[in-house]
Amino acid sequence: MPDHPRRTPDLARVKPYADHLGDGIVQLSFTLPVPYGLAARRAAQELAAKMGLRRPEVVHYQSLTDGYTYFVMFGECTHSVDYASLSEDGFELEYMTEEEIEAFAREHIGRPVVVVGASTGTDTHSVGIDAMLNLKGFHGHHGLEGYKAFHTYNLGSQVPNSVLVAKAIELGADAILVSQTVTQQNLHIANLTELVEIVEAEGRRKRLILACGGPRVSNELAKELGYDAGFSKGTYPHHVASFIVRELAARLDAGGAAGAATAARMRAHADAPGAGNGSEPSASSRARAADA
Ligand code: B12
Repeated sequence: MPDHPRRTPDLARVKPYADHLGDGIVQLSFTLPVPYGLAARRAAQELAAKMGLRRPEVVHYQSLTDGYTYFVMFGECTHSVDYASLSEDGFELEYMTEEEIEAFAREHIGRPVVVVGASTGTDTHSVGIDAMLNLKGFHGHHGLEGYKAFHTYNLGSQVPNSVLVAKAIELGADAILVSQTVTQQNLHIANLTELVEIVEAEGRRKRLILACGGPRVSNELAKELGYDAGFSKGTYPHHVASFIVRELAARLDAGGAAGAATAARMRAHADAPGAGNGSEPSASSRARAADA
């Protein structure tokens, strides 16, 4: 037994933790377009203080190239967040294991779920979509290609939105998965928005489940842009697979007694401008929604 029992965090006022609960200490890194030197160091400290960090410290800095200096800083964050209210706000999705997903799909869908995915627009980063769709998957978790429940088509990277949507229509897809990595000048926003617009113009929005992902994509952003769900860092294939089979089952079940209310709510959300569907978790294994 430890000498000092662990303190219980106040979930209505959560702060970053480093040495002890509530110390608020964070680490951040950035680059300034100034030459390496003491003035650069002072500039970084001043900037971190303006960001609201108390007692900012430079723990590492180095010249990147002529006129550019990279910093790693520590400091105390003075703010807190109300986690207690957030965690009850529909953020939590329940994920199933691969076996549970197979069983769920057999019971509730009864045919292969057709999924088409790509990294779209000019974005050449394919590792994220490959991690979700390809057999080798991610960190020892099969991609959807390895499931009996799915028929997958990975179109690769730099795929125009129009080509992805056309392929989804040709294959009678149930879901489109989009990956976006480059966020410079909000390229991902424009690109993700264009895909939704094309799907809507084709009259397929209700039929197709739309999910997107990438390091700077959140569930909230995705829903704002008209997607059903968004996934970020730390996503495993079974996360998005859980979402797809549940969502599809609910849509198929829309006329059935159990699914009617859920599906109606989902449709209402999907048809609202800029909104997406909620998911109705009920599986045995729980995990936190990516970036939620
Ligand atoms: C590998 C890499 C490349 C490779 C890509 C090879 C390939 N085949 O993908 C190459 C060398 C080609 C490359 C090129 C470029 N890159 Co690059 N690249 C990276 C790097 C090092 C790793 C990215 C990666 O593979 N991560 C691993 C995967 C598994 O993580 P992930 O994509 O986040 O995916 C996870 C989740 O986000 C989620 N997910 C992702 N997509 C989806 C989709 C769905 C549907 C779901 C459910 C989940 C999901 O699940 C995944 C698993 O958990 C990052 C830096 C870094 N360390 O992150 C830079 C980085 C992404 N690249 C960057 C840049 C700028 C570029 C270039 C523009 C550089 C240039 N000036 O030419 C070009 C891109 C040109 C273009 N037209 O797109 C920047 C992006 C900055 C920004 N935010 O815009 C980064 C962050 C580097 C940096 N710090 O500047 N790059």
